[in-house]
Amino acid sequence: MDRVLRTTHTSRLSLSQYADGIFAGDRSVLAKAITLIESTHRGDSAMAAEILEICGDQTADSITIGVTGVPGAGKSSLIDVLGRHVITTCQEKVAVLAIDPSSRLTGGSILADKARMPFLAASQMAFIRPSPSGVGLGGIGPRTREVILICKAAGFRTVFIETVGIGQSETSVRDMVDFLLLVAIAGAGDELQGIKRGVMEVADMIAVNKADSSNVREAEKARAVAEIALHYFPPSASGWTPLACVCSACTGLGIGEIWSQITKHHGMLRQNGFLAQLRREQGLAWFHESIDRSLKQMFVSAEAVQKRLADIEKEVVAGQTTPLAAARQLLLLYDSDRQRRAKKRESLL
Ligand SMILES: Nc1nc2c(ncn2[C@@H]2O[C@H](COP(=O)(O)OP(=O)(O)OP(=O)(O)O)[C@@H](O)[C@H]2O)c(=O)[nH]1
Ligand SMILES: [Mg+2]
Repeated sequence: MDRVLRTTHTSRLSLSQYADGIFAGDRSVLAKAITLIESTHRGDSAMAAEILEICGDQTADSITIGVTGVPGAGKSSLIDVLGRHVITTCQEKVAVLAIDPSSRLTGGSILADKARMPFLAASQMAFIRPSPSGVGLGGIGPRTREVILICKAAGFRTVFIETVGIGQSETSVRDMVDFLLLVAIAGAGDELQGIKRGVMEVADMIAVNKADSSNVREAEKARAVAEIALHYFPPSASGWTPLACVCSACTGLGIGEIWSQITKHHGMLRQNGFLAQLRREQGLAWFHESIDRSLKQMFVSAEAVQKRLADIEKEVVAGQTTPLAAARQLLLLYDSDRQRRAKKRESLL
């Protein structure tokens, strides 16, 4: 029997409406399901868990590609042309998720992201979804893994994940994707300066973008620098040798090459068993993340914590207490509240 959750939100569907819509590849249902999964409303979590359960793990023949790089390097523009390549040459549907750890996502930048992906924004074969950082009270992280899973269930087997800003996001994205593409640009002399060594070390390919008009030679130089840098890193456990290329989202230069490297990498990892191992490791990381998130959710939604959290945050900011003492105080408060509730329940039995 269909169950409709009564929440404060509008436009919630029944479980079978969500499931049928997702499996039919209905993008509007997919968008609603993602909203539900990203919701921090307590009433939504049971339905979200059921949807995810039904979607199962459709990872077998899917590819997830992380795209990272300095702001303005051309990540969105490249995803647009790569996505077009996938749609037109492979007749495969493409999903694009943007992760924003810095809460940059406002209505304006969502529109900006879509404006940078004109082909995909207009294509019936594509689905673009910005994923907000979700950092609210207590900082529950984004549900990117879950969103990837339901995109795959909806038949979007090629999933691009654009990370915004260089920093923490691309190392966590490395944990979720099969292939990590680092988009670089030729700068004024210090080509890859803005890119932390750590990011280069985990990238499967470096694409020096904007290799067009008067910038071709600079881009080629930056590619050579990147290639030399790549030689200094230890070989990856998968047996893949990362490489650097030049490309242009404007002229289409290098796009076919990037896609063929992505599929080559996928084929190789599939054949040598590393893809299966990667998925197992990703599953384990997901398991731990899920526990972390659930515990934190329980903690921040506990009444005793909610009552005290805002004040204690202010005390930390004002230097009236140390962060460690404040955290300990809140955890003790949570624990004693939980024990009190348990005793009350026992006495009622
Ligand atoms: N000449 C040239 N310009 C490009 C190319 N790719 C992107 N651009 C331009 O570079 C600017 C930034 O492009 P985006 O695709 O938004 O870059 P991004 O890395 O996604 O930017 P953020 O998401 O803001 O970090 C835009 O003005 C693009 O038109 C390219 O290959 N050649
Ligand atoms: Mg972008």
